[in-house]
Amino acid sequence: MLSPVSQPPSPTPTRRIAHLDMDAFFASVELLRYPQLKGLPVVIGGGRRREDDMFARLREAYPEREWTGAELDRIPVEFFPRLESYVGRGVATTATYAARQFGVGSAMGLMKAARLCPQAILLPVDFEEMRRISRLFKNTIREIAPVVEDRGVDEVYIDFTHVPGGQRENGRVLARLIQKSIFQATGLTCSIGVAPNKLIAKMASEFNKPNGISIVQTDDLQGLIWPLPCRKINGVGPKADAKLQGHGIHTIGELAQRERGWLVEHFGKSYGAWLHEVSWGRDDRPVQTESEPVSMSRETTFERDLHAVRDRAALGTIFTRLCEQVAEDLSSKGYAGKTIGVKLRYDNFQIVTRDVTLDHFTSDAATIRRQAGLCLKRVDLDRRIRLLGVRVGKLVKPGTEGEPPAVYSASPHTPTPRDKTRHDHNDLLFPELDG
Ligand code: DCP
Ligand code: MG
Repeated sequence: MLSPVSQPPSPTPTRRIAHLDMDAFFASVELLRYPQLKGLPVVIGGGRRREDDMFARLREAYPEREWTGAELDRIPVEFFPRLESYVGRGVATTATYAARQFGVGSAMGLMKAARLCPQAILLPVDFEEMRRISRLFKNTIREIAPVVEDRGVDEVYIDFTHVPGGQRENGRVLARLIQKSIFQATGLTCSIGVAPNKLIAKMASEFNKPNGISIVQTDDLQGLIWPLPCRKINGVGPKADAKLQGHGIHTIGELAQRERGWLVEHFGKSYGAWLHEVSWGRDDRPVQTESEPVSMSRETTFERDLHAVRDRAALGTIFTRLCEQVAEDLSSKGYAGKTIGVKLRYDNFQIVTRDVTLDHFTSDAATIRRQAGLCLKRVDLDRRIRLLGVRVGKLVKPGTEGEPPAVYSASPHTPTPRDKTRHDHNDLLFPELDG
């Protein structure tokens, strides 16, 4: 009856969070189509036209060939459009590592890029293809490690903590497997940082780019993180960085040496406290698999500014349509919300919002319309309006959050005395509200 071996209690595994970022993503996707460009400086940006020119020249030179699909890899390199003759206002979305050696990079004007590297090949972005490859590499990761947070077209966070093998060599083994699988599925390389949290993992994925893996442990903070400039913190933008520099704080280590209170005093209660935490490498945000929306909204900017009285019919129609669209969005995703609000932008660009919180959840268009209409009565409608929006917040997924089933019933709203007295003229806009 006695069990021969008593199992020691299994320790809580250390949190191992990976950040994965594809290498020169838009450019690498183009190189799959045109492998003859491998190793050459290639810049992605601008419009379709120059590539069209290339095909026109090709058809002229080789009238017997199709130059589509499988033949793309046989286009001679000299036919590709070059950056040198570029004139225009386009910007580079990215560049191959060969082009980066000349100083060309994301967000740079193409004319500047042309001065730095005139011989670079210029190709347009094929957004549809980028999205297809993006889905493909993310699905590949999910088959290996299911807890994946989507962070845009070419990056994700992955929670390795509970994945079998996720702790081996502190995550390196799993990172290698993911790199290999992505390469097999797409032909593309990526870089991965594995660390105790998202904050550090994000920095670590840049350490060994391209096609690299870097592992950062808690006690690497001083050696690997503190020497980095503050700008490497995801959340420290150019403005905050300039202000930090103004105080003589250039590196994360220098940031960590400031008192929390000093940071709060100079950068505000929440940002200051956050700066302190991140400089000490602390971050306990979970990897969120599917971002649950906080609210859903629809808004529209009018072709010309509208007036509540003079354009009453047009505004009323648009307003009803917005409410119906939000209701459709909620229903199609299975949500219901409790807070209903409106947003207006006046002709002077001032924005006002008003909302009301109900005692029940709803996704019913008529209820949203009625409550949003009451919110509108609480704003100044004498000014012309540029934009109108409707928002439903405090969302739940009925049935998954333990909400009572009565959530969809629409209870009649009793306007507060303030609704009635303050902006009675607003009834002109939504006369049916009084009915
Ligand atoms: N992108 C863009 N405009 C920018 C920056 C990026 O359109 N200003 C696009 C093109 C990039 C993709 O997003 O290929 C991913 O951005 P990254 O910052 O990850 O850059 P890359 O993947 O190109 O290069 P790296 O190897 O440095 O990650
Ligand atoms: Mg990238």
